[in-house]
Amino acid sequence: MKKLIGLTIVICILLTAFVSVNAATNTLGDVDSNGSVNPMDVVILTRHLAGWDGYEDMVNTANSDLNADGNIDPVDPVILARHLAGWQGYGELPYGTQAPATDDDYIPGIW
Ligand SMILES: [Ca+2]
Ligand SMILES: [Ca+2]
Repeated sequence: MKKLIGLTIVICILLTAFVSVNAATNTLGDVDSNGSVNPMDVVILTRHLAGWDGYEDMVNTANSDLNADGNIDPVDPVILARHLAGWQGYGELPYGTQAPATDDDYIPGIW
């Protein structure tokens, strides 16, 4: 009976870890996969792009292409910063893939 309880606890821990990893890795803008999209993601992505030591492995590339152009470049942290700051037209990620809701939402090609 103790083995069954122990095995059940191990399975629950593994399932919890699996769900947590998946939840953290599927959020566009969550550059460091910590489950939150915040200004630290902009900092980490910027430092990664600038080649700072220690940032090589911190970036989840699937969450860092903020305009879905297939590249992670200096445009992406700018988009994320504007998204976090609530700039008009940057509410939905990936940026540039949704048609503007109204003419007032349209921002002519910044990039
Ligand atoms: Ca994050
Ligand atoms: Ca990009």
